Amino acid sequence: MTVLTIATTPYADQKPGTSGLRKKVPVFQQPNYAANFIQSIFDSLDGFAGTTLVIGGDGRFFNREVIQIAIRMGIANGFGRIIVGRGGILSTPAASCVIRAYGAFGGIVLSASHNPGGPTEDFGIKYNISNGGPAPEKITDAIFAISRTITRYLTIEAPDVDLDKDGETRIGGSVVQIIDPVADYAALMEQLFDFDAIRTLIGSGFRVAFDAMSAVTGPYATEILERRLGCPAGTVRNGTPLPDFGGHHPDPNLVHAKELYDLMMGADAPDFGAASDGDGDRNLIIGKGIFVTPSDSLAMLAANAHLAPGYKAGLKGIARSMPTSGAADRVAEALGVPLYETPTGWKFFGNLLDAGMATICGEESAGTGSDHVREKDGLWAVLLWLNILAARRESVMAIAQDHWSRFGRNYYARHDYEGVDSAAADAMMAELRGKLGTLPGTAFGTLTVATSDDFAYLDPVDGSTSNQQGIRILFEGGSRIVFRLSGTGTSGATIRVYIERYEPVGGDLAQATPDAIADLVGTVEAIAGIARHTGRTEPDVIT
Ligand code: VG1
Ligand code: CO
Repeated sequence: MTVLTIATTPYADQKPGTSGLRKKVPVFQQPNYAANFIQSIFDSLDGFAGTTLVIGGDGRFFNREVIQIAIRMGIANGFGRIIVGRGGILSTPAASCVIRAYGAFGGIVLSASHNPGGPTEDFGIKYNISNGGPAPEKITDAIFAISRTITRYLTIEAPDVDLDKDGETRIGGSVVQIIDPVADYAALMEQLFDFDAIRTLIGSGFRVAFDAMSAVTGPYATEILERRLGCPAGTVRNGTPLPDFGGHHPDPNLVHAKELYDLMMGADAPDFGAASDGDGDRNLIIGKGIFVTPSDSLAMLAANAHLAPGYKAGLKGIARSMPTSGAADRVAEALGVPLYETPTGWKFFGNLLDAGMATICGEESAGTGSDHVREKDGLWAVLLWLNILAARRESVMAIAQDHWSRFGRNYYARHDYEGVDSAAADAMMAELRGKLGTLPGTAFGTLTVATSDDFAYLDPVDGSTSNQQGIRILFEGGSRIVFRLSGTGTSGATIRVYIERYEPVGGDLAQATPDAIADLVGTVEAIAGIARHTGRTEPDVIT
């Protein structure tokens, strides 16, 4: 086997965002674009000669091509074993599981998650470290720095590997191993949850609807829900992964999973509805007649996790991203465990999980997970819900109402302004930042600003700091509005506005969310001037 050194020139735009490098497919199709980034990943790492690299993706358009590139480059760069999910498929949580299960050095995960797929849509590449989690900022910064000066990449001359046949192929001194993408993950789920109890629940006529959104979770959900837990065929909808997700956004929110939402609100609704995103790490939970916000779901899962075998010893701590509502904080307090508030993105949870400081983590963007892997995990959340429902034998609605009556309710919504002119969005954030010192004490209608800041995180494990992670406006009485720019979009900027109001026990816990937060929504323009800066008067997506 001859290692080829191919001359290349750098691209200036390979800065990883919240979760890896995401660009439109035509950007990735430029000469050497993917190879440059993959070589920059390898060049940022040390000591991997002879070790194992995991490669897999969410099956979107361009997945197979980049997998072949990554296999050749992985061998040329000296990995001893390359493990690839059959068909090039590994959901993000399954990739994390496989990296851990096989003791791999790391993994390359090909996904743009909830972003649409297809020839003119999105693609992404992410590097995960040996704990199975997304590379921390120290590594992503190094990858970016290398990508700006790269002059060559390493590959080998070899035919494409047959991705559809399980087994091992020797290429030079390395082995390429194609594995079942579902088996290791499904086995892990069986360890964590009481499958017998869930099977009994299903057998009693409990009805489940799971929308895989034509994305990667289809094969995982079909194996686990239908084959192992006995849900009838057809429980998993849109269960075949398609390169363009059937032309939809594989984003499990109330806009893009509206069909499921309508089903769950209808007369003959199933008992439990759920959906997952493009790469399988997000979850949407809808009970019969009730949508559970991701922030509430995190809190409810944490409060009931001890009902599942994997968590019966209790939680060591709970971690949530800063924009996620404070609902989980009250559960942590009641359980007497610490609550950690991190910047947006799963990479910030890894250290806490590795150090045994947190057991369950979550984000308002429909991501929940635990220390079983180092990624958020859509099906895991679904199975924990099912385990809790099997143990409590109450409806989702009853569990939610009981939760609010014990902890109070955090009314919560996120307003997204998508595809906004980047310069205008930057100007808006800069202006807000400039006002932070003078906002406290200012009244907006009935609301008065108590404090305001730009969230900064000091990692309690490795002492690293991350600044400018979102602007927080906290009002007297505990309500808050958070402003930040998305780090996963691929066209223009996306402004995210997170709005939260806490209603204590004894208050009106049965309001419609838009009514409960109307005052706060009414202050957004006066505080941030979104319309003034961007011309947008309404958000594009409310979740
Ligand atoms: C978004 C979410 C964030 C999540 C990230 C990756 O990031 O807000 O909570 O971790 O997507 O999720 P941003 O920077 O666009 O707000 V996934 O499922 O797209 O990998
Ligand atoms: Co995702």
